[in-house]
Amino acid sequence: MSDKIPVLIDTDTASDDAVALVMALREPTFDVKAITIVGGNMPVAQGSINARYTVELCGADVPVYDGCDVPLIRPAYRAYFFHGPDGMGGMNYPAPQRAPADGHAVDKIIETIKANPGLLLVTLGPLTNIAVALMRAPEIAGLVGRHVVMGGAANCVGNITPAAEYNIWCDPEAARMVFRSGLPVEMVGWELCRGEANLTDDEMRYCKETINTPLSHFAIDCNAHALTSSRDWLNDPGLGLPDPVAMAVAIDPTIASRTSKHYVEVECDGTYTRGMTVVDQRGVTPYDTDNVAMWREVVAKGAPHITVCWELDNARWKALLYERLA
Ligand SMILES: [Ca+2]
Repeated sequence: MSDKIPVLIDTDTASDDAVALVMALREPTFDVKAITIVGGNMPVAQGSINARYTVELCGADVPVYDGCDVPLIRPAYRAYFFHGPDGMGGMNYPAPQRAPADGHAVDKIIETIKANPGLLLVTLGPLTNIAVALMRAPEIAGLVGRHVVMGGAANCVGNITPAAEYNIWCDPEAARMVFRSGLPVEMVGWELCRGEANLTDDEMRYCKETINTPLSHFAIDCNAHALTSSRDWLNDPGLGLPDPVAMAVAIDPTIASRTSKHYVEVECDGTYTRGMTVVDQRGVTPYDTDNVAMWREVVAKGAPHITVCWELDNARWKALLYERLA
């Protein structure tokens, strides 16, 4: 029997997801059982093409299952403006050879978790597929070993609105279900993936000219449009790679150099705060009578179980990225 960690990755595959997939597929301690596609940055059909192309580029043999295309109750909101017309920087990569695997992502999520207790779940898109799986089989929450979520913004620095990160904002009802489900969520928020976590011009050049492999070129090239968007729209000077940062934490939890557990709620109703991840950083919810009604459901489930990542070891995240692209 393999002593590798069974892994399931749920992704709305655009350019940074693709780099995260490369890292996972080339991670020697991982046994990636399945990749499931959710609608988000891209519609499922395009995300599926991008994921299958990436799997083939890695020479891997992992099934890709298509899943829910739109959020539970909200209209879809795609991110062509950020990732390019194909989600892959408009690089016109060839079509993948393989079709999506037979079966729906939600069925495969339930089956794969039940068949692999202790599985590592990594989600890189809106949480629609996971929420639907939980509605059908709530018991899967207790079977997952870790659930690393790229999503949220613990310090309320959003990328899609001032208050919210895209993946949570896109389908806040699904995110709330996941956060309340008992899944052992480790929240890798967007603000962690900015600033020093960005790849600088020199680091991107290092990937292409020094590492200089097909995968290192792919990682930078497919993110060309995201880099421009990052600079022009988010005012970040370098290339932000949120999904690969989350994958780095999935591979090596110590790359999240400061973490703590908290009650976290997802705002579904706010005029300005839809999709905000409200972190009870100071632990006031069980005591403040003004909060009791609002937080009752979360507090009733016991001690805080959402791990919030506050700081990243940027040197080690980048070193891990380089190793997997080599
Ligand atoms: Ca993503």
